[in-house]
Amino acid sequence: MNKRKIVKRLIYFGLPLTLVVLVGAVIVTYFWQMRLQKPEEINMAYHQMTAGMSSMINMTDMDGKEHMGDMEHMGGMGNPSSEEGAVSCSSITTPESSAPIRKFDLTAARTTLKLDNGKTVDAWTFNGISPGPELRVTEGDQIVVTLHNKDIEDGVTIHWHGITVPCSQDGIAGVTQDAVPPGEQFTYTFIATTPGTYWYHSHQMSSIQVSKGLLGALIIEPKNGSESGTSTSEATALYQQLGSSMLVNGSERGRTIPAKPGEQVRLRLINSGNETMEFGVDGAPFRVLAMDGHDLHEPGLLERTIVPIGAGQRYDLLIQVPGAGKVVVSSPSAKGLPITIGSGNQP
Ligand SMILES: [Cu+2]
Repeated sequence: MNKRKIVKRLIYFGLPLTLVVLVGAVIVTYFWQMRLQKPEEINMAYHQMTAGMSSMINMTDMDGKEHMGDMEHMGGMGNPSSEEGAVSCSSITTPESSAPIRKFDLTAARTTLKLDNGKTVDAWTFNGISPGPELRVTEGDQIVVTLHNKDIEDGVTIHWHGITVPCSQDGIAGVTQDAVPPGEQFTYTFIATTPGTYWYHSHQMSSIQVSKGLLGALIIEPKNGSESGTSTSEATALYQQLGSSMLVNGSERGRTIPAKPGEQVRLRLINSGNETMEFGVDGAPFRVLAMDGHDLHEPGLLERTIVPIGAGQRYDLLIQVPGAGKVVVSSPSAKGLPITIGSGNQP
């Protein structure tokens, strides 16, 4: 074979082969990563807490499926190890307190929901609705929530997304507690320490149970009047994927917030889904007052700025309704679900 032939063969066979191997390697690596992040169902209803390390891995896996890299879930990291000197998660509870008590009951049940576009959906709900009731408390309150499981076979828990609570109250099935089986109940007690926008959801096979409807908003109002950036009114917009439907506050039609010209509206946006949602605000400049329950320091006025809200994240926007015209907050990830503030002309 002469040199030219060898070069030709290399070009005709060698190059495509190298390309195929490279592309193959990329695809294999991608799916391997996906596999690591998205385990199949983990039914941890009767999983016993054994080794701290395995619990940590399980926790990461479960949450990796729902909202990856969310450090807020690390709040519940317990060390249920049998090593000497180790403290069990179940022993870390809320200390006795004289704080005002706010009691709630949440019952998880299979429900047929009728959406506002006429569609019916088989959902799993808290108190018959999805999202479940908005829990609204004041900073410093002692929240006492009794979770009842009516008929969710795999069991349920409630995780308080973004709120720092004692280990035993964190609601991570198989890590901080066993899932609550049908017919049973569990009471969560914790102090609402930091004002802000939060949400709660079942953390037993959470990616399935959240998309079935087991979630709701939790708002902690500041003790001494308004939060930073004084707003005159406020509203919550919780976006969720319920089966194949995208909803805001349970609606398939968006929502309208009545507001007068000049009014300052605090809009609490919650993305309970698996993917980042990008929001735009049309009709007025705005400020980002808080992210994930943390106030921003002297937030500047923004205009024509996209607000990317990651999976599980919350953004509190402050929007001043203009003298004439309304403000529309919308996301391409939630087409047909705009938040309209005020009643003037379209922006
Ligand atoms: Cu969460």
